[in-house]
Amino acid sequence: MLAGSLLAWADEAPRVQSAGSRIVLAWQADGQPVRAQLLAAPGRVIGSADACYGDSNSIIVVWEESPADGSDTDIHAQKFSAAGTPLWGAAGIVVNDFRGHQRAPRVAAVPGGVVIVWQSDSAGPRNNNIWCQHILNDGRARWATPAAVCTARGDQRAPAIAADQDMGVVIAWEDYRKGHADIYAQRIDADGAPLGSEDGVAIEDAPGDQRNPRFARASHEALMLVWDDYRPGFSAPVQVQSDLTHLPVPEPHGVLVMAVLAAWYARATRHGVR
Ligand SMILES: [Ca+2]
Repeated sequence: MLAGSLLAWADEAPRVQSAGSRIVLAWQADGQPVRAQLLAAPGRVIGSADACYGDSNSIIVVWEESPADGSDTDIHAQKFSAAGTPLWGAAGIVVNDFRGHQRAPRVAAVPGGVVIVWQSDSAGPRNNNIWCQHILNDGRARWATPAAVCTARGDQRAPAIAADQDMGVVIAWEDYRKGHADIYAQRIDADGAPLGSEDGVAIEDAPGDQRNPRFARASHEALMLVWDDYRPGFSAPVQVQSDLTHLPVPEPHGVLVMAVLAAWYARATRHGVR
């Protein structure tokens, strides 16, 4: 097992519970359970959080944090060793504290560190955009500034992220540029450059809302994107799944093409019932 490698997704994901003033973490290191706790500074509130495995059985946790009045929300991160010791200083690092609200952070391990993605309303209300940053194993930002994933008009929110097989990441999100919720995605290379068309490609923009994208691994090779689809004609949202393993693939001539959505299928399921 190559700890911290792209194989890390094969492990059960670290468990993250965030509740107001603290985050409780539980994960496996060398088959042993590890627990750690992260406390908000006095007067600070912790919101949504996510975690992934890092190198040497560490975990990297990311969270949104704000003052008690919620006037400004920023993205923070911390790394814990396999012994549960914080490694990026006592308070962790600030990933992004630009103006406005940075929210809904998600993290994926990549060679040398992690890529953290979030939504930001720094461009104005109802204009959340998607940004990401590569944080190295030692806690330093790899890119001089965060990389823009999507800055299209309207809201882009609720990003999901997964490592691709080429040192980069695939990011998907809810996109409201056409008024209702659609699913868009973009591939970002190891230098923070988008490999797809500007502001991403539409994965599904059918009538009605498509929401809550999240990644799953169908096999070692296939990277599946799943979302909840509220299109007209369905009595309940269905889960739709699409293979994004090769999204988008640079062709030899430099032309970017969408992956063939060969594995596209829909499976009717009652919302919230497994
Ligand atoms: Ca902020």
